Amino acid sequence: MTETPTTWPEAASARYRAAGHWQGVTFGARLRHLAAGHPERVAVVDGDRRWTYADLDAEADRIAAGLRGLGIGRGDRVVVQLPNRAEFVLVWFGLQRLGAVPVHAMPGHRRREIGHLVRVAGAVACVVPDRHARFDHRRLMSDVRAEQGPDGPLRHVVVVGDPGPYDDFVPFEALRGDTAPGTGTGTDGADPSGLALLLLSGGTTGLPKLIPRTHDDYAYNARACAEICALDARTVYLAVLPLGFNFTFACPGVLGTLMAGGTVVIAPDPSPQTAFALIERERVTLTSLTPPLVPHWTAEASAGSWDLKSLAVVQVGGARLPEDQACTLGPALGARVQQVFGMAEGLINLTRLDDPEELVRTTQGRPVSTDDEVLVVDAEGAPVPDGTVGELLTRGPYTLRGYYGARAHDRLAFTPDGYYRSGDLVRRLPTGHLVVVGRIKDQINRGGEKIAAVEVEEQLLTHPAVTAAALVGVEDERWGERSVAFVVCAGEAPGTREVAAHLRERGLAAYKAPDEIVRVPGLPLTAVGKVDKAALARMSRPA
Ligand code: J2J
Repeated sequence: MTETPTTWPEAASARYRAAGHWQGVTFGARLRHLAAGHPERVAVVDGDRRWTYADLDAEADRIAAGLRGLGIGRGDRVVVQLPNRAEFVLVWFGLQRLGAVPVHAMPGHRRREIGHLVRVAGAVACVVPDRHARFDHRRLMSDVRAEQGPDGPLRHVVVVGDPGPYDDFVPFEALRGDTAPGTGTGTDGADPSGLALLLLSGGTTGLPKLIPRTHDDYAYNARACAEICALDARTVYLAVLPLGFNFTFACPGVLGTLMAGGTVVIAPDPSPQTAFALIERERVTLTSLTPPLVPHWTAEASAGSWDLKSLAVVQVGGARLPEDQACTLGPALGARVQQVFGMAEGLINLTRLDDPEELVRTTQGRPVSTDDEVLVVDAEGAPVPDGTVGELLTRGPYTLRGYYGARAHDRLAFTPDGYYRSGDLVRRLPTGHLVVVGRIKDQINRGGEKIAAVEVEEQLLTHPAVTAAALVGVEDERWGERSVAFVVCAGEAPGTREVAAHLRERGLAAYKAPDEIVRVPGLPLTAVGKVDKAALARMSRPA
């Protein structure tokens, strides 16, 4: 077991409970309650498959029983790496019904990321698809297990689909086999103020950190967003981005929609053609995008003959949305745009549905809770006046107070009075709206996908030709930022394809491979002897 993460001080917890933010209900119990209230309403749609709330509840019981049969129990961590299919939601609630803890992985994660997640979370099981996007996840799991050795925490691999030649992998279908539905108690025995799930941080260090989220705080996160987006039983949410992404799952996303009694429709891919067909068919009212999708959606909506009338709100977040795109997206879709500036660590900012157009186009929203505390500070940690750029610090009813099993890192990532140092540079307007202008963390935001520079640099150094490396983000029309690796080489410099193959070989997710390699005779240094990344970024022209 890892050490328990630092949590909210008792006085703050009491305040959040008294305010009604924290309701003392686990997700397992919540689903039972929703199913009792409106059993026949449709909760989840995936292609031709539909689950009512009663179905989802019964499914959670079955999966919980199957997992229990494997010896998995309350508090156990289970890595869930599933693509956008209903099984993600079914497994998630099955784990909650058991009081076990899903660890959200992304479909693109590979041996290095999954192995790391398993180790840090101490995960006893992983749930994966057989194949997805021409990649065999069973082989990945076989490698992860071999790397862990017999003493590793991982005991089970559950495969949605065909387990293939791996005799000891458990088929998902067998897991949810012959248990009588409704026999579970629905009271998972878990502590509502305890760990409900683990999210992966974007990372600024060599090894990404895990973010502990409790039932109380995560449900509040989803509910606060749902209230601002005016969700109700008529809401139909289209999940376009990966379900494991905090944005898609809880801002308000899947959880906010289910808690409001609405319907979640799952898009298997984020193309506008796939999404628009689903919007037409299912009368979708709300969806969420990252900025790189926006031009494609705008173009297809303008060119195609789709009926998108049901769509009321389209959220965009994860990276900065260019103002001109914010202007054209809404009219093209016939929907209201909402900017979302969020983080898996907690704080979510939304523009409001009745905000003036100007604020919707030019800001990234304001905090969803009146109890979110936001400080904008200078390099010395002193608050700056509104309108001045500074680092965003925050604490509140759904922002973590410490990472999972990372005490040493916590001392850097939090102030002594519990504020999370976001590493984002923002400007606050008198209305409380925030404008994200940059960041001081050593991270590249490639269209919403976060890349920790150090993690990639460490791996670049394992290439035999590379003697020094620095990864920087450079302005890019398509991605907002692209990743450029500046390398010092002994012999000939490797090209982007060779480097991508090398990193893939090392087990790194493909999106972390540099978009461009630039050979330099040496890395420029700052006065204090650190690599001068600002100087490197200036050397690279925007594409
Ligand atoms: C600029 N930068 C942004 C925005 C996030 C909702 C939406 C996004 C995330 C997310 C999320 C940005 N403009 N609109 O979890 O629930 C950058 C900031 C931030 C980091 C967090 C959600 N929206 N960012 O992106 O944990 O740098 O969460 O600190 O992946 O993304 O990344 P992540």
